[in-house]
Amino acid sequence: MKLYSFFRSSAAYRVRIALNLKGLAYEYASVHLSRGGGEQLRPEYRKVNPQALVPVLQDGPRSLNQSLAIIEYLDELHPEPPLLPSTPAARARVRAIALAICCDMHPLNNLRVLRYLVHTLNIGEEAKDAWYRHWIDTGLAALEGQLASDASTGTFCHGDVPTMADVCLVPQLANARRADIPLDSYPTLLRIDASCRALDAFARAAPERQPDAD
Ligand SMILES: N[C@@H](CCC(=O)N[C@@H](CS)C(=O)NCC(=O)O)C(=O)O
Repeated sequence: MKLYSFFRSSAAYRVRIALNLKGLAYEYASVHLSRGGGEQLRPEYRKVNPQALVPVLQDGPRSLNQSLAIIEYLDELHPEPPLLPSTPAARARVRAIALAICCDMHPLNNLRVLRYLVHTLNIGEEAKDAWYRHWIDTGLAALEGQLASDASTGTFCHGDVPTMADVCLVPQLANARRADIPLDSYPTLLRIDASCRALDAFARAAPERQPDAD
């Protein structure tokens, strides 16, 4: 398998964690999102992913995009260890946490959105940073409330084994730290994040451990 990735991409980070949890080897293909105006925008990469986003996973003849779709594909083909729990209600809970991050938080602060705010709408760096912090805080506060008050939360987001929810949470917190956003108000998220990052599969997927890290 070949993963088109960028060390700082949190969407690619999710897939790296999932691949590691499954014990699957892969070739790392770096797509630098800022060098030369962004390698993701080049015609040759648009042939790999017309959305011009990472990650993409190539598995033999198949080329897959969208991190959650890739993670569920891996989970179906390689069921051990499972990244989704066994009951419909528990699976819905895990997917809801993952979607709250991947659909309601991450896209608002994606590189192309931030570039549009600054370069097309001319909102200025300070306002852009306020936008970034606002959507991180809004999302994390809701997740903290949800996870802290639910008995299904355990060592990890759902129970005592990592799931797709944790695979999404850790990269989102890494983004928040990179933007120097204070995280003290989210003790449950920080506790889960620490439990995850103590695992080798999460640690090896971290941005600073990737071959294209600078
Ligand atoms: N929903 C997509 C999001 C992918 C995405 O937004 N990737 C970002 C990096 S985290 C990207 O490639 N950004 C390039 C850009 O904004 O130009 C997924 O989960 O795979």
